Amino acid sequence: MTSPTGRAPDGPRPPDVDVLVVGAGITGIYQLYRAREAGFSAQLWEAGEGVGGTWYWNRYPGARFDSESYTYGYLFSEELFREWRWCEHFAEQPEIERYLNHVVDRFDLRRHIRLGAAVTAAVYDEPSGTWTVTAGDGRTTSARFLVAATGVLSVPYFPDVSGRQDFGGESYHTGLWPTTPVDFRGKRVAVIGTGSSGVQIIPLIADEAASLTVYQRTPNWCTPLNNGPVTPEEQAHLQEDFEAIKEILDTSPAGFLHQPYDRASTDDPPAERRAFFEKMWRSPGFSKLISHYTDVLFDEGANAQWCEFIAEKVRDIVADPAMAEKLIPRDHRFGEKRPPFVTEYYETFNKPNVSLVDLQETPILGMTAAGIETADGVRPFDLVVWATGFDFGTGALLRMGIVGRGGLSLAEHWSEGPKTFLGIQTADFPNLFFPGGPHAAAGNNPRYNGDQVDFVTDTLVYLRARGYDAIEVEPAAEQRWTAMIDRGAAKSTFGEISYYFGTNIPGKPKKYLLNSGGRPKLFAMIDEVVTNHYEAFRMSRSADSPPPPA
Ligand code: N01
Repeated sequence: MTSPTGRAPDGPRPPDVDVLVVGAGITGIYQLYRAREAGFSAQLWEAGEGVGGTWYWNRYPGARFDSESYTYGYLFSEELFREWRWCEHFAEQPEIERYLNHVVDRFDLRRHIRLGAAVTAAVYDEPSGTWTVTAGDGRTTSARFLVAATGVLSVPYFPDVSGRQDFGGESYHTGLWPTTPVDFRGKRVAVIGTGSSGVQIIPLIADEAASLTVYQRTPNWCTPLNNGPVTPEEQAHLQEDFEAIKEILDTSPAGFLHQPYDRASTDDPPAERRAFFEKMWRSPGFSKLISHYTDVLFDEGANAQWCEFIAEKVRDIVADPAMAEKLIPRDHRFGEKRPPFVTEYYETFNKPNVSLVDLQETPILGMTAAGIETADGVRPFDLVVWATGFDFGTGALLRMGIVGRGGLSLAEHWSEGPKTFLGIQTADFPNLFFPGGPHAAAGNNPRYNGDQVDFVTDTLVYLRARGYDAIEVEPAAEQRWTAMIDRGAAKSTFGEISYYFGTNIPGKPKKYLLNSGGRPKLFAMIDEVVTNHYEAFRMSRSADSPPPPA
């Protein structure tokens, strides 16, 4: 494969590859596929020893989708969609990992993937218009274009608890789960954190451990996932409806099949409203946000009624009234944080081997060799699970040693929060793209991230056709998009209490990290870019590049 610029054989040394993708998650695998399909030489470097990204690292018991499996998988190949029969509506991690490995082999991508290659430095060389990328093992390569598909939830966060390193038992983070099985049987286990990961793993540990102690700082509004097997009839329906399903998923604002409801809570009398809340409680996953009453996320009264309905459910399920009250949130409304969806979560607290420590009453003071110390004393444990979240959005990009034009590091450029255009490029970092990074929309991630990968690939094709080999967003375009993101923060249903503002990481700038304009805003802006012949970007030929084809 020739370089995109078609350099003469005796010209300056071309980069090792046209496109280097970093990260073998769902976005990176798709980017590798698209780049190769478009005729670029491409490689992918991945830190892990297997592909899957989030679905490789988060292999803790109970980890599963909360988007419907067939809406999360790839849609670029009808054959792939038809031949992969998901077992459950919300697949568990092992099935997801098998699927992503299948895709890699099915499209012959594995030989272009280097595992165990954590990028530690990526430096742009302006004269040649290339990136030099180095991995932890010292290996280096050069690439014309660098696509960091490193994900938003890929840097696990461990709180700075004094004595954490002194703990003598086993210790695991949900986001760095080992590939060898963890045995909970007969052990005294603690789980710290009750976000989406904590509430998934807690019921599974309770089934096995001698005792489970849950350390909860803030309860969440948890509602049932309502998972189940995909029946033969549903499989047949999926097979028949590929075109229709793809059409909905390619265009829906949040990338789901769930359809918005057309009634407000005030349109229904109390009895019907209650029946509708019950229907929502029994509905699958994110339909509780998308197909709910139109006012439930926006009107305080409607939201409070739905929250009270959930609180009643918790009181019904949890036998100990004092424990039930501790499991009911008081500090935020439904949808102010990303809500977790659960299977038998509240029921777990009825088990005799499960106890709850409310960290608002007794905060963690530190850890000792034996266990966790609070104002109540030290509780001894054999195993501690940290379900304490991630450095969302910018975590991975800021740890890759990215240095752009003139020695400017990405960490300096983003010292007050990320600045991007389309959540894809940032000024002064030519030929760097980061689909699936900060300033993407909340929703079904593969859909939005896939749109971004499609745009990146189309852009590379556009450049090649015109003989350009460097592209960089204009600062004005970056400023416009970033200002739109900042304004969106005020309109967002998410509050500053959410990690979407970076507030879970001490010292991180408090900046909204999502595009609340969602897919419609992304589509509109991409249309504008294409219509205006990429005027939001500066394109050039590198100094040592031969003249473009006549
Ligand atoms: O992380 P989180 P997560 N002492 O940040 C607590 C996706 N996901 O890994 O709320 C004690 O939500 C913290 O307490 P508080 C999904 O997008 C998807 O669970 O800050 N506790 C909180 O309870 C999700 O939103 C699935 O008071 C401390 C918890 O740790 C995202 O990943 C499954 C603490 C962190 O919760 C992150 O979820 C799993 C401290 N010092 C994850 N510091 C699916 O179902 C933090 N905590 C697809």
